[in-house]
Amino acid sequence: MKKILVTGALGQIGSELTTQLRHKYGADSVVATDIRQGENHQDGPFEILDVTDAKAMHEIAKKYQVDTIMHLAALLSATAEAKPLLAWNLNMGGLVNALEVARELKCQFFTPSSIGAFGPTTPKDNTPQETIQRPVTMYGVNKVAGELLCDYYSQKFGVDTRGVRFPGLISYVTPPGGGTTDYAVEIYYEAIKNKRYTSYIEKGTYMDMMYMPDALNAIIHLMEADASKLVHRNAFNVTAMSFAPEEIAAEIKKHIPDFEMSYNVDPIRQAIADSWPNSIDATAAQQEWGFKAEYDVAKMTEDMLVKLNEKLHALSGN
Ligand code: AKB
Repeated sequence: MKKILVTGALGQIGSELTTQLRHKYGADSVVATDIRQGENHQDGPFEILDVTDAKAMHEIAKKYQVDTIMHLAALLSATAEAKPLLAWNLNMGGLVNALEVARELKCQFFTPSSIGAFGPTTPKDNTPQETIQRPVTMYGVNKVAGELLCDYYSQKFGVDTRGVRFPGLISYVTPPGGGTTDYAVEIYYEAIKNKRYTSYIEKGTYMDMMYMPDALNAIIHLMEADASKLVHRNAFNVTAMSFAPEEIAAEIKKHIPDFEMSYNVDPIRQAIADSWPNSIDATAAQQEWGFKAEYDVAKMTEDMLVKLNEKLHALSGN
């Protein structure tokens, strides 16, 4: 990875990944792109890019002579369910455009899949790497099609495509938007600000999660992995923890004893969560490229509360 193009660089993963890549490979080596102008990433090249515009993507990649594409621009599950046609056009159109640029310019390629690529008929516990994938959401349809498309570009055109199935990602830097697992980020903000949180996900609903530093390390680790050791290449299951809302609440209560949690379940996001696994098996990622997560729910909560407190204090000027 000498020159990297990142799409969706102002999004939840993109914001932190761009910073980390610039730190590791040099600010000029990472071309950040997003559909909107933001305040971040002014320390290196930034371009406005609508990923559905194939020509613009090609021109930017060519202008900077990139050799790696990290394609992150996408709608998350709840937004995709509310706007299925937009999700199809953006998630699939953007992906095929990015893969075409990778094919034409011979770039290495990364894009994330998700636990959303599984469905209600998938085994729910310790979900295997290879198993039934019949998702019932537009996001899931996009993710399964995306996994297959990446495999196709690898087999047919020799593009070095790589990817992981991310669980819900938790971070204090950039909030997610439109996901089903977003509650696990919102809860920290509300715990600090108001000492209470109303969960839209029902008690007892388990989903896989991961703290952002582990997610960023996983991406870089996989991209740097020896290709000859990769059997799967795309869509590796990765996870760090699995918990239900009451368990993360109990963890927060250890630090903020008067924190209170209540429930007002959103049927749409609950139905999506119910169709996803309780916990997935990451053995293939561990064996093929040494994936390892450092943060469990206790360690993550400790770090999240400290860092988020600092951030919210800095923002309020106190
Ligand atoms: C979402 O909730 O849509 C995402 C995901 C698990 O892919 N965080």
